[in-house]
Amino acid sequence: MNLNTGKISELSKAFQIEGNNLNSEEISDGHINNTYRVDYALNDGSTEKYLIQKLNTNVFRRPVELMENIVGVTEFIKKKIAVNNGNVKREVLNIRRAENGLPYYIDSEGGFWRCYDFIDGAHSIQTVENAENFRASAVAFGTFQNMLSDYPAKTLHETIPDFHNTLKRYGDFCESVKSNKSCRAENCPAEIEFIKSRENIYGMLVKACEEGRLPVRVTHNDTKLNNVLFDNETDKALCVVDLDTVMPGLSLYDFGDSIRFGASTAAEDEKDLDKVHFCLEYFEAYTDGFLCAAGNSLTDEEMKNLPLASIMMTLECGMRFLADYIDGDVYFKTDYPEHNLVRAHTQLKLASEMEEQMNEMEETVIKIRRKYSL
Ligand code: ADP
Ligand code: GN1
Ligand code: MG
Repeated sequence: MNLNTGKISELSKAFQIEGNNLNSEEISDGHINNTYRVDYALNDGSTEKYLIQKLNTNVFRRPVELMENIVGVTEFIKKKIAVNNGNVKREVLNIRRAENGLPYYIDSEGGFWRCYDFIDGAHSIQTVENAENFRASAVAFGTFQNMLSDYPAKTLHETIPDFHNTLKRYGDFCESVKSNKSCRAENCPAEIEFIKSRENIYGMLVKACEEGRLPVRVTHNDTKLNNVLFDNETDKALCVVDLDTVMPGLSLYDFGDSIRFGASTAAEDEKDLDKVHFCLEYFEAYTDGFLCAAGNSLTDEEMKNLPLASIMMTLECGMRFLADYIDGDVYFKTDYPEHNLVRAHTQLKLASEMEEQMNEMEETVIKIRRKYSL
């Protein structure tokens, strides 16, 4: 649903936007927030565009802290981009402050809003079109992680505690199945069994982290392809967006989450499972880009676990979609009643093909490590 004119004028005033509102359009790429592009005509005849978002406070319970993270992270990245002679207006999100100086506005109904400059002349990609643009997204996320390698991690708030704690996610999944709030568990016994039969896997990364075998870093934690903007002219990856979950995590989460979304021959919600396959060529392209950009700072243990992380993040996402289906679609936005189930199906199909191709994934990682002498 688009914004009504009353809301637009309220938000324009709140974010001190001058000019006449021309139009607005909902951007429905994401599963969480409500996102709008809002265009204005200025007196000098030019047009200005803003990206206004209503934060999902059911998902993000502490939005003020979340915005504190985003202010800190974007300012930090901006300095690095400037040092490298990059474009600070297009390569990082720019927050527009409200009239009271705060980086958000709370409306009379308690709605939590924020405003970014709209990055024009760029687009996001929903399904990988070729190995090249997937590789480019890997360089973008790898570079993003590198830029934050010396960010004071202790100052970051955990916007969603245990976000990628797969073991905890599995516990939550079992709870959903048990309480079966929407009486939908009976529609998906095979899918539930698929997830339950892999319960010995879910603690592997969490345990390695607890034992100090994997380092905690500042990570993005939601590295799906449509959270990168590509330049329309050069087709190069331009800017990493959706910074709501930037917080301490494992580099493997970022890698694995990209693979589960992008190393697929079909969309995340493709209904025809015959079209959904794990694509080793895309896995190779992403691994190449990620190790090229961030490989020097990764440990041997991290690199060895890239294939396992891909399976882990795919299973984790699959169980989250399935749990939400069983809960009655309370978390992810859905377009139709079976949407979360359809999404879960693609993730489970991808996970099982990844399991079958574990050796090939490992060989690919070894090949690329050799290429970059890592
Ligand atoms: P969600 O958390 O719901 O996924 P996002 O922050 O990812 O929301 O925003 C949704 C989409 O809006 C993104 O996938 C991207 O295509 C687009 N987008 C986000 N920020 C900007 C921006 N500043 N300029 C242009 N497009 C943007
Ligand atoms: C959500 O916000 P968006 O659409 O980029 C979700 C991710 C999931 C993803 C599945 C905060 O990402 O964790 O992996 O959907 N974000 C949150 O597509 O839960
Ligand atoms: Mg997003």
